[in-house]
Amino acid sequence: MKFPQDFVFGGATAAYQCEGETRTHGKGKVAWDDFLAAQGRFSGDPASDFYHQYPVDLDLCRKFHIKAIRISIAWSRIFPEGVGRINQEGVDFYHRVFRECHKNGVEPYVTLHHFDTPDTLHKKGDFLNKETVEAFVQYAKFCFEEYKDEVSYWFTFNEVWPVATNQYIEGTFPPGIKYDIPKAILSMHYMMLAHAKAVIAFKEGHYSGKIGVIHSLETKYPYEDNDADREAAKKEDILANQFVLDATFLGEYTDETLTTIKALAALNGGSFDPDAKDLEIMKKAAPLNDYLGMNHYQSHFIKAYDGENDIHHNGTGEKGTNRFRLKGIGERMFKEGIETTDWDWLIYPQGMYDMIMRVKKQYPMYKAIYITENGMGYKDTFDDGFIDDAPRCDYINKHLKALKKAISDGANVKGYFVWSLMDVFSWSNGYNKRYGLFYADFNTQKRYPKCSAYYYKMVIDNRDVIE
Ligand code: BGP
Repeated sequence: MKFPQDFVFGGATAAYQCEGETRTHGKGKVAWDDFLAAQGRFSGDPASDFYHQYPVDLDLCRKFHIKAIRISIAWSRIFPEGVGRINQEGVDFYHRVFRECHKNGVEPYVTLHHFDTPDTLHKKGDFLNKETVEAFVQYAKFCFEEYKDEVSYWFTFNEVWPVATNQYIEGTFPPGIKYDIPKAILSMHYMMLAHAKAVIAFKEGHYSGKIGVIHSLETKYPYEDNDADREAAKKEDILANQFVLDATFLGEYTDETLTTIKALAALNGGSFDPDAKDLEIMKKAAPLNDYLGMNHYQSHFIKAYDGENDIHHNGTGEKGTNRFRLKGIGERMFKEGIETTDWDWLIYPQGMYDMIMRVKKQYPMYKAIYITENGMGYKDTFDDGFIDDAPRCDYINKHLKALKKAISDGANVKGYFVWSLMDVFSWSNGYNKRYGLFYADFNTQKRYPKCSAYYYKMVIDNRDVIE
């Protein structure tokens, strides 16, 4: 079996990670601007200067036969204060980008929210505040109408669980709060409500395109084959995966999901009582999703854990420094025989296969899946324009093999996007954690194809992996 002719091979980006020009051209502030400045490690400028380099990047897509790109719109480039006043310069910028995409035969797959709520709304609680839900829906409606002739593939949110956990449990995203599980739960629920409202607005607007949401779905396995570890893996799965999958496909939470979520909220001094009216809206939207975007990088092996919360994020690439232990849930373990990246992400393609098949089985109403991100963070070496990133080629090849197997076992997967198209800025790791098919020299902003770009072109041309 080869990948079908209509299978989409793309490259992924996100506004804040590639555009640069974070405080110019009328763009409103996002929480990241101050958060990163306070950390003093790195900033979202210049990133990969996509704001100016997009013709170069799209020309590279064309040359390397990459026919799709994931782009996100920076909400605060369009609504600098989140709502109300429109910044025409920002609106025009995305028209130029989309036109350039089509000129190069590259289909844009557009995300409305990729970690960058405008600061005005973020300050008021971000998605813990229903005001943000309403503001997001207005922003989404504006984009559907404004770009209806240029965009056919929409995603509301990028990664609902990572937003919640990184903002309120790991503390690596602004506002940098740690171990507040009730806040994480509520923010996921309100993001899913905002997603539902945007999907309904899209369908009621009778736009010809398609719409869905992107979840980061990391497969959770028990560390050892015993009841305690099985329960730990199950709990982490419910919190990180099943909660948002239920919300997406069922528009409500199953008893199993609710029991665990309520117990976790209570254990952490909170509660979770979703409003019945909100659930009605989510239920109405659930069958309207055209596809699921699945970001998949790694899996976790979980051991039962009863100690205190203890998380250390490896944001420097010092292998072996990561710790993730959550009270009453579990501890993520390294596992003998399973390789990791320098940032301690477990390389386990079987996890991608298992997650796709799980969605197919547990949510048979899903219509299609796109792998919207997969790729390997790596400390690339630049040798006079030559970048040998063999481990990345190997990583992508292994995951594409797993994907092929899922397709041949009946899963409807329509496309795959490498994270990232070119090197971009990494939120909590900065500029030395590179993912691109194209090397970005962040000083000159010149691009250089890595070995993986040539490898990917071969896959696209052959519509097959290296066996
Ligand atoms: C996903 C995000 C991307 C990207 C990627 C790699 O969660 O959607 O924006 O950053 O992960 O993550 P990192 O940059 O932390 O290595």
